[in-house]
Amino acid sequence: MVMFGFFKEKFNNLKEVVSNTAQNLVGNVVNAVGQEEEFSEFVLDDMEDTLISADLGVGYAAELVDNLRNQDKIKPAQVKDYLKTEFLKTLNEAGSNVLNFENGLNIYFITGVNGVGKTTLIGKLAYKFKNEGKKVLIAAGDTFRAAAEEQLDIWSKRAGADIVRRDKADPASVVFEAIDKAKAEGYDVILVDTAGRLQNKFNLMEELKKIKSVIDKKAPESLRECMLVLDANTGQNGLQQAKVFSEAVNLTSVALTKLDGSAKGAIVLAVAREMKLPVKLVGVGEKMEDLKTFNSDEFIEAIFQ
Ligand SMILES: Nc1nc2c(ncn2[C@@H]2O[C@H](COP(=O)(O)OP(=O)(O)OP(=O)(O)O)[C@@H](O)[C@H]2O)c(=O)[nH]1
Ligand SMILES: [Mg+2]
Repeated sequence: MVMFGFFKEKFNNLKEVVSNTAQNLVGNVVNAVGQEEEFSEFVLDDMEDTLISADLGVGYAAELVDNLRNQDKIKPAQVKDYLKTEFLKTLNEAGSNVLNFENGLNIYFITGVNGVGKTTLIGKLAYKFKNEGKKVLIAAGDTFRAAAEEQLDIWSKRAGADIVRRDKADPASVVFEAIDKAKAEGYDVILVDTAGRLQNKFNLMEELKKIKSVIDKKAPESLRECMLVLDANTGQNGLQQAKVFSEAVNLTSVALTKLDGSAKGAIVLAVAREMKLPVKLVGVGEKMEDLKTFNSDEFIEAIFQ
């Protein structure tokens, strides 16, 4: 069946994409613990260190290890099943992985620190929505960085999407204009690009709040996702970023980029546990097609291959 073939191909690719994460997070724990008879303090310490060095986060690693202390139902030989169950629970508790979409206008507000892959993600998303037959408008809300608008212009042409850009204008006014245009011309999607760096973090957060308040005023019913883009290689720093952005703009989900080759994919689990934010999209390369929708079951199967 065609559908099955597609699924299978995607699944094999995901296994490759997360193979370094799988080794770090699962392989190393099983190697360190699996042969032991009991969960002695020595074994538990070793397990905790291994989980922390896989970028799972200190709190989460401690919790997973504490559950194994003073119990005798789970033996070291079952550590793989134990982690699999716990990880899946964490991901499920963070919410649905399905990208929100409804009939009418859908606005995706894309945020994140500089260089994580926001603009590339917008190019990929524009391409995905265009392939689904949607009418797509990109709002060039990064008017700070030199060449940012040109970069977005190239992506919009590649994807066959339209763009609203106003050289060096106030980003909030660009988004204001994009919403007017989208409503007047019946667009299905607006993708809002934003700056990753301004003069300082305070200014960046103020600017993001201002853009968000334009959406909240003009089209509150259309804001479908307030998404944080995280680079998979930043590991635990990503968590700190998530907290700062979450306070400013009330995030709904995460896109994890550069998962290709990364050994730090455990950040998916750390963000799910600490922030209760689901990962919805994954970037696996620099090309327009290198975007995957994230699925918790598939991810868990791939890292526990
Ligand atoms: N390998 C890989 N590279 C990626 C991925 N996504 C983005 N990149 C690369 O990361 C670099 C930065 O991407 P941008 O999209 O410009 O990042 P940005 O967040 O918009 O950066 P600023 O506009 O400076 O804040 C580029 O060289 C991209 O090609 C990915 O999923 N995998
Ligand atoms: Mg950018």
